[in-house]
Amino acid sequence: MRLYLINPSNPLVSSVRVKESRWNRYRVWKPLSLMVLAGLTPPEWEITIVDENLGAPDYPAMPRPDLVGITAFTAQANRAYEVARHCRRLGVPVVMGGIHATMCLDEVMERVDSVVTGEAEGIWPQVLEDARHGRLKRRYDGGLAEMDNVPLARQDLLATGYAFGAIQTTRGCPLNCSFCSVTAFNGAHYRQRPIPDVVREFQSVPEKRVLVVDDNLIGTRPEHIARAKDLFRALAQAKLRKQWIAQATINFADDEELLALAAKAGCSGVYIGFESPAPEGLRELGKKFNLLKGRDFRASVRRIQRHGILVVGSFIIGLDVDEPGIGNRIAEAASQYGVDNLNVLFLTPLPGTRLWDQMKLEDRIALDAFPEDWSYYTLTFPVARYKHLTLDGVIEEMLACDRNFYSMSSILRRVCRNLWEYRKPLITLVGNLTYRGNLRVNCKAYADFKRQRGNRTNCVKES
Ligand code: B12
Ligand code: SF4
Repeated sequence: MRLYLINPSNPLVSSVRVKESRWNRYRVWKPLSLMVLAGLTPPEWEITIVDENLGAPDYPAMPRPDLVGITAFTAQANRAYEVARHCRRLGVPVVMGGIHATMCLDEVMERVDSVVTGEAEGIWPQVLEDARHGRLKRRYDGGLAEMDNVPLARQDLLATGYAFGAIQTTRGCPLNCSFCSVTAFNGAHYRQRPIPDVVREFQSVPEKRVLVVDDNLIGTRPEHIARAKDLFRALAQAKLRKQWIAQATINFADDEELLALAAKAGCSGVYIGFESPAPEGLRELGKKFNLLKGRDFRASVRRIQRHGILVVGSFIIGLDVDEPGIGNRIAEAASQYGVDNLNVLFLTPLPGTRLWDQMKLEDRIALDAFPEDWSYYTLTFPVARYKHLTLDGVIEEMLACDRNFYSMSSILRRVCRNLWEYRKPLITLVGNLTYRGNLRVNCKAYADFKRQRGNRTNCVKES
């Protein structure tokens, strides 16, 4: 039995535009969901993982499979349907799963043979068994998996040449920020994989650099932090000689022992969601963690960096509290906090989030010709109507922010500071140049966007 597992590409995602900016090759990541599915697949299936981010293959030239499984985030849905249409035309049954299939079940059911909602661990073997006997059901639900049922991801099935490997150690988040799909999809309960499984999987990752995809590697409660410390101790003890980057909340900075253990275990960078420079913005997003009284972001960032760990700060533009000037305000806040890299995204109502419900109610979802418009739900296009910013205004704010933070003089200042502090000047330089290189790419993308979709994104209230 032959199984193709497909990760559809979205040409609008800058990370796959390697041709337009060669630095983007550092941002093509392994599709972990498919490696996990492969790990759950019994040996009688011959598996091929197709990652279209590396280039779409010539499907007709490939041997005909018995089953196709497609994964998709919302931004990939449109291409997922194209691939599904092509396969079904050839008479090959198509199963789709992942976050978009879970959040937009009816839409997906119309376009594939079978949909798997939720996490796959508890249900995928059943789906395959049914497919083998030609009795696929229209819908399966995997619910939330037990973390000791998460198999070793099949790291061996993907081509080499990725800049980063991928691994997951926890799922779920209790914080339920308004714009984020994680609590709705993976649940509020923070679930942790057994540490020996994580160590074994780390050992199987061929790449020297690894992305730990957890939404919050250290969790929120003392017992989560204790587990993170145990994990770091185990990773250090295993002498993996790998460097990894992860996502965490700013409370990562609050525990010196945690930082020291993370660095010893190979942590070289952390992605932190600051989201807004304004406390009212944080309140609007429900990002309670960043509102801790007396929190000094600059000191927190410094504490992390002192352990040789780079900090990437993430912010969102287009909040109801954001007024003209927000772009420069974000850039200045990020510089003041001292982050090594800045990633700013447009506020985007993703299906299944609290923000989606609110914007729908207020008729502020501007790009709603689905499924075609999903391609713009990359968080890098303004798909909603923003309260105090017009379409041109919100784009200008984004560009002002990037031009400010990624000016050549600012980049040099950051790189020199890293050099001075014996940190990682080269990585900072590559990271900063990647974003800077995308400025030109983004300008063109915004111009195309305005030409194709601009008439539908008028603001709610003129600034
Ligand atoms: C790592 C990651 C990335 C990596 C992607 C790596 C990759 N190629 O997979 C990078 C950094 C590139 C990335 C980019 C983006 N991401 Co992202 N990302 C994540 C993150 C943190 C982890 C995903 C992951 O690997 N999980 C581990 C695997 C094992 O879990 P899983 O994917 O859910 O798969 C399980 C089930 O869903 C199911 N399943 C999945 N696929 C299939 C298929 C079949 C056939 C079946 C049966 C089951 C099944 O089974 C799996 C095992 O249980 C998630 C948050 C999260 N917790 O999911 C956000 C998340 C998926 N990303 C999100 C977004 C918005 C994006 C971007 C659009 C924007 C951005 N700038 O970040 C881009 C789009 C990329 C694109 N190609 O279109 C949103 C998606 C929301 C949505 N509705 O789509 C999430 C949920 C974060 C959030 N804050 O809401 N992302
Ligand atoms: S943004 Fe981060 S902290 Fe907030 S709900 Fe999502 S994963 Fe949790």
